[in-house]
Amino acid sequence: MRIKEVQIRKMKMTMKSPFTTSFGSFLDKDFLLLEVKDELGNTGWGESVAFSAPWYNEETMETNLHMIRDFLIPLVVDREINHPDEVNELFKPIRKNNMAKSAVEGAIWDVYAKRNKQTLSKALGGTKDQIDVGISIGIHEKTEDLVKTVRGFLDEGYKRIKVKIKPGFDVEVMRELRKQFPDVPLMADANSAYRLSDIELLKKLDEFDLMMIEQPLASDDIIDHAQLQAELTTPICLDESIHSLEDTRKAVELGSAKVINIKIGRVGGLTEAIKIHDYCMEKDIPVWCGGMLESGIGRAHNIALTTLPNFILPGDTAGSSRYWEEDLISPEVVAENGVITVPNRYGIGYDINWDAMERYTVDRWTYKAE
Ligand code: OSB
Ligand code: MG
Repeated sequence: MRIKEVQIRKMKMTMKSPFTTSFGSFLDKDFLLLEVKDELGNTGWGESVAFSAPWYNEETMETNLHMIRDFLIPLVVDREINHPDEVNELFKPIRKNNMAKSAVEGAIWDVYAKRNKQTLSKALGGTKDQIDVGISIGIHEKTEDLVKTVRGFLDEGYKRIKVKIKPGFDVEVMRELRKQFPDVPLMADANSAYRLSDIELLKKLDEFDLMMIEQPLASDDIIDHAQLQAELTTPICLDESIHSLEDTRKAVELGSAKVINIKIGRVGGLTEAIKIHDYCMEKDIPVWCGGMLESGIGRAHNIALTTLPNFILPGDTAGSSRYWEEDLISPEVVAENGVITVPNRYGIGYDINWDAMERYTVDRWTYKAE
């Protein structure tokens, strides 16, 4: 297979409602999409999950644009690529910039699956035709509003509730949620808002029988997390700290986490995500697929990945309508009673909603093989 053309689109979308984490609030979503074309005219799509500011990690939409244009596209255009795993190898000399790498690699996985007349799920080694999904809910100033929001999503059927916490919005919020929803699978995501010195406060969360607490400590830490996990009964799940199979191995060996959140962008693409999945399966560490408030393109990649067998816990890949008035794909992603049916068409399995695609595109660049 040869990639003959790559188009980058800068997108601007607005979410239905603001989403607040311990590190900031999102309403407008600026991001990049990639469309690659092979020598036979097949096309594949990828999404960069980098945000416009470096809050979640060090990457941004603009650093991704720079990396993709100046370093990554030249490595793949007009080169003979037999399998997308080779892209992971081709990108190795470039350090980090995982979300930029993942956008390119994801588009190549999609085109690879299409030319082989396979679903992306099948190409990745997926085995499920339906996936269970949960929902991630941002910080609400008033706990009574949060309770209402949670109830609404439970009524829609989502299989587990994740809420964001930060200092001042933690123990009492979780106490109230547990009181209102005694049997619901419930978890909390701190997005690195605490330090090991907060251990007494974090131990209080053990009372609420949470499925896990996600990334309580620093975004680059696995040492303090191991110490914290030794003191907590609630399993720790790592998100921000995991960028590769190697990071996963070290965290598991140290005992820093009992669950891993796999985000395709954060780990540099689907090939690395599968390696992490396989390693965790061997070590009896359950994984789930995280989300980055993606459009339907990134969402479709998340769905395909989640069909692998060790994605045992419901992920954050909610339906399109949770985020967008109108998504970029057709049909949109629908979560019915907390279950998404995996599409059976080739590649990512969804068509482009071209009308929405053009409307939300604010800039574009095309690179062609000579
Ligand atoms: O930590 O998982 C996270 C959103 C933005 C940045 C980081 C995170 C999140 C979410 C929402 O939790 C996931 C989603 O619904 O896509
Ligand atoms: Mg998280």
